[in-house]
Amino acid sequence: MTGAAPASQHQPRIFSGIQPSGGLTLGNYLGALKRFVEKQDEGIETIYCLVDMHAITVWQDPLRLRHATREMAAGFIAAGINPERSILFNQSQVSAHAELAWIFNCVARMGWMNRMTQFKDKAGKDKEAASLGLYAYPALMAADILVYHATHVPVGEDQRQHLELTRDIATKFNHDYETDFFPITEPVIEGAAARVMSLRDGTKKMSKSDPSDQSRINMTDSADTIAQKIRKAKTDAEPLPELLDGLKDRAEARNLVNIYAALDNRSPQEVLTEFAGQGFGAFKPKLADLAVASLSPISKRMQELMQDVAEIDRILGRGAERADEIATPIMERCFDIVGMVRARR
Ligand code: AQP
Repeated sequence: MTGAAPASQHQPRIFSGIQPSGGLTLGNYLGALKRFVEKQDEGIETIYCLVDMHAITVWQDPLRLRHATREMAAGFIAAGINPERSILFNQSQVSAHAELAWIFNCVARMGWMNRMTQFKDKAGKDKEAASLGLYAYPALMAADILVYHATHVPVGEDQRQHLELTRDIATKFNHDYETDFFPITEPVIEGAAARVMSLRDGTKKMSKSDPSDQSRINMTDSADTIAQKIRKAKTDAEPLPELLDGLKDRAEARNLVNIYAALDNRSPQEVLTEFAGQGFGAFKPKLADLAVASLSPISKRMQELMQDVAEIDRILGRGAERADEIATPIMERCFDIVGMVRARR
């Protein structure tokens, strides 16, 4: 038994994904996509996946799913993902994800899955009516990552628990099969916007499936809509404090400061230093201008890219081929380790 392999024993490789369960939000952009673009320039192989199999763990209208997948691919490219440098594809097109997910369903324990807070949040009160896929979601997510032997996964704060489960699954697999085959992946959760909150309720995260469109900024919102949503965002009557400590019990105010900081590549403290003593009447228009200046060029480019859907499908197809080249030999070795006979045809 060699025990668990630290990620450092494996070639560094970054993997992450976003569900095409709706349009990209400012939360997805700041917590994930903007950082995916930064990682692309760090000289490590980057694999980015539109996780359509995750999306169908809750009902998706087929026409909308197809549109959202292509639009999200356009959003990735418009935000700066270069499909020549990074591998960009949709999950369902690389069958190794589903194959490894099944093996991980047999490695993960019911007790571990029962502790997953995202399942509890998404299933709500009627757990009996939730899909089996929603329950098994974290095992598929572990497969997404480990089928590429990814060592680092940039995500928002909400995915921390799933990343810990990924590490648990890799550790148990390695232990049970007396191997160091799977890396123990490092979550990369960083920056002021690791958890962007709803514009209507500072205790809830901004989410693409929130029933209230006013709760989020969509990447496809017009400049007017962005400005109007920020103007109407819930805040309080106090001016902005000088120090971060002064935002401790002001969730909505903290959220807007964090969004400003992330959009402007500054720290929240630097933003406070500039705006201390000013109220939201002065701060919100500045934030709206910054958000429009950051997001409008991306949304304009997305619209242009969506004029040529065949080209988007071609990019996704090429990405799937490249992903498959990495995943297939890893999956073959995994089947061998588990004891599955390689049949001759
Ligand atoms: N509000 C957020 N703040 C920071 N990061 C966020 N992410 C999502 N929301 C925020 C990050 O975006 C990546 C992709 O997330 P996902 O689409 O796979 O699933 P999610 O986290 O469940 O996102 P949503 O928008 O809430 O989707 P729905 O509504 O379909 O469930 C992840 O890295 C996530 O951390």
